[in-house]
This record gives sequence, C-alpha cells and structure tokens, in this order.
Amino acid sequence: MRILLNTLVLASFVWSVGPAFAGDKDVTLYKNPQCGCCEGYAAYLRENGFTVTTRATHDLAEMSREAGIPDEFHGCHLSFIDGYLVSGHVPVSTVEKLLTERPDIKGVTLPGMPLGSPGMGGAKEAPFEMLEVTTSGTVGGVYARE
Ligand SMILES: [Cu+2]
Repeated sequence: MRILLNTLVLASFVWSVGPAFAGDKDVTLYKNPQCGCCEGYAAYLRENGFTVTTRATHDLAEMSREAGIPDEFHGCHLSFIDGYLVSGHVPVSTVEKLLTERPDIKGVTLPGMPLGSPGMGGAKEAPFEMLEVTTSGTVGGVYARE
C-alpha cells in the first residue's frame, strides 16, 4: 500500500511539472519608447502563444551591448525568453528551435529591421539569418536561416 501511495505521489508530482512549461512562453521585451515595429513583434509573439511584457527603455543599445551583441548586430528590440536572449524580429520557428535544442549560446540576433520579418511591413527581400550570440560575448555563425 505504501509503495502504491508513493507511486501516486510521484505520479502527481511528475504530472504537476507539466504546466511549468508555460514558463517557457514568458517573454520580456525591451524596446525604445517610440518603436512601433517592436510592438508589432510583441503582438506577433502573443499570436503565437507567448506571454509578452514590454518594457520601454532609452538604454536599449547599452543593454544589447551588455548582453554580448556587438553594435552592428543589434536587433531593434531585445527579448528574454526562457534563459535566452532573442534580439530583433526573429521568426517564432527559430525561437521554438532555440528553446527545443537549448544550445550552449546566449541567444540569437536578427540585426536591424529586415523587410517582411515578423512585426515589420513590406516584402521579404532575402532569407533572414539569425546569428548566434555566443557565451563569450560576440557573434558566431548562423543559427538559423529562413
Ligand atoms: Cu523593428
């Protein structure tokens, strides 16, 4: 009987871990106060099931730099998702790939504001290349291209 009880307790514990995955979907997004396409990107994440808190800041460039992204590779906003940073208008499929594969990097950046990317208007002109932000504070290779 005790073994059965223990099993039940264990089973309910394992079961209760399930909803914790909801935490994977929590996003904090830092943006310049005037940035409209950043709000567009926040809306895009929400449409894809993420819970997004936007924070306006005048220190975005400094924050991106401190996160380990060299100036020329900054995205136009900076998101923190489940232990990773996601800079710029990164498609959600790449975010999911990052959260699933959990590589040993700080995150990814899509520099600038490419036309046709999520939250941006216009027509896509070229594949988006999401670059790795390495743990040593620089930009590595292409993590995903889409
Ligand atoms: Cu933008």
